[in-house]
Amino acid sequence: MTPIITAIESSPDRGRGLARDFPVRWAMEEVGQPYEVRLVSFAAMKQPAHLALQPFGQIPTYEEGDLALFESGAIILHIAGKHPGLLPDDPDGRARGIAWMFAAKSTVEPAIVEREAAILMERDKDWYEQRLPMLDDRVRGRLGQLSRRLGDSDWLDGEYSAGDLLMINVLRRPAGSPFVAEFPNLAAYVARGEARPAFKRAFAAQLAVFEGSGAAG
Ligand code: GTB
Repeated sequence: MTPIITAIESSPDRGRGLARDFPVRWAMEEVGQPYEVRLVSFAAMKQPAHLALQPFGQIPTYEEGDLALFESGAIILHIAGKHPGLLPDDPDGRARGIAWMFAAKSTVEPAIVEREAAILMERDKDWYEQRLPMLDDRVRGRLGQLSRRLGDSDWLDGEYSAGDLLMINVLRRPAGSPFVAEFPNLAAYVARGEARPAFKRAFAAQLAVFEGSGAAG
């Protein structure tokens, strides 16, 4: 059966592929599997039917027969476990790919999200101007560490993996983009991800929703 994912029916990112259904779409495209999309409104996300799938009232969710999953990272790990193309076959390489997935979501993303939240919600606070440079330094520090590790490699650990997919997705967030540009190897890494045919297909699919021409993957 074809898995169904949820996405926001009117995404605030205006089709830029920044909402969290995007990495799931990208993963499905990488493994060459079809998927369907159910669009939900912000109001519907807080209703019992959606909360039964996603206890925090968010997208994405992933339904496949009797299995219902939430959390984009967990969904992508599931997809990578079912289909070749997102994690290496050898157990050690696989474990390292998974470590990079966690690094993207729990080490790099939080610094960027914290800066994003401050810009969105704390601009009017009298301490905002003092706090922002500290948040900038945190993002810059994490990206500097990532840049040093990536060096002149194409991907984080040998072949492209779900770790790269999630890391590139994190680096595309607007609150991190100015700092990514300070590290040419990271900017090239993001561009390499965006050049992948699977990325382009996923991007076109979510843009079509924003432009009102379709929900199917
Ligand atoms: N940890 C969860 C996961 O990875 O699946 C986080 C999911 C999440 O944050 N989902 C957001 C949501 O449902 C949509 S993507 N929010 C509703 C709510 O929490 O009530 C968030 C998003 C949208 C747009 C941009 N943007 O424009 O840059 C960035 C992120």
